[in-house]
Amino acid sequence: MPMNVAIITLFPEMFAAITQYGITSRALKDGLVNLHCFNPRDYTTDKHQTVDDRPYGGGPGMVMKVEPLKKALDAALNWHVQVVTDKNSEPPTVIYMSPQGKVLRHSDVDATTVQRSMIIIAGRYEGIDQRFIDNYIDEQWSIGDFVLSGGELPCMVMLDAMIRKLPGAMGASESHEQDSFENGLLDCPHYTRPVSLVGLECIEPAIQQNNQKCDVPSVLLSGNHSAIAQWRREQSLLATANARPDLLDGATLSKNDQKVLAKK
Ligand code: 9D3
Repeated sequence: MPMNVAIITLFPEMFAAITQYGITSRALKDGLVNLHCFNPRDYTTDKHQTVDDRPYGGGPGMVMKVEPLKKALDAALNWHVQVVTDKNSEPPTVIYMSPQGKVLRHSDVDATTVQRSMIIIAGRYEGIDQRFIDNYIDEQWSIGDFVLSGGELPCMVMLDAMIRKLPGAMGASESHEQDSFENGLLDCPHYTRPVSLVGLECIEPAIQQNNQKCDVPSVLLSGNHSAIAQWRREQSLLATANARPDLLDGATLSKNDQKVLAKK
């Protein structure tokens, strides 16, 4: 059974960003995930296909109306009944992408991916009528403390993070077992050919004179796999201590890890 996700959005075309490109596109093609968009505008009955209205109490901006959202939600629930063949499965989790939601972390992605059936609402304008949230929404998620223009990009961000974790979504060469955050730390630096930037026409002389920034660290060329693993772990720890010291509190650190961090 694929992961079944219904999306409620005024801009279904935006979702081409995940349906047409890369790992997420392939996962769809391979039937690991089933996406379907429902546009509240299609469920309006007035001539102007009104989906928003002015806020009670006044103030700037517009609010998404309950009725078109509820009709889109009913259509999404019906779609789930059609596509989910196992009649014993849980009803879909109804998720609202919202600046008022809990900030999504990788551990939340793991937990959410297990719910194989979801309806995700991407809002526009100032948001949706609170009564729709109170009556129909199970979970609210934000992707961080910055202001965007709508919930579609956050929805795609969350879906991308979930879809690439589905069994079979990634080949062996794209394995996510070593992903940054999977072990609670930031990733180590990566290098590929050539082994030196010296003599390359496209690289400035000033950079060519700095061996430190010109050569691949020799340990990576040593063939000594335990030394390489140790170097990578050390680099991960140092990068994390430098950019995200908050992550070290949640990470499992060995005696050796603590020694690395103590002497920096
Ligand atoms: C003036 C108050 N603003 C709320 C913080 C208004 C407002 C800003 C942005 C209302 C809606 C939006 C649109 N953003 C989202 O729908 C959204 C979002 C985001 O802006 N940042 C991080 N995560 C998310 S999830 C959905």
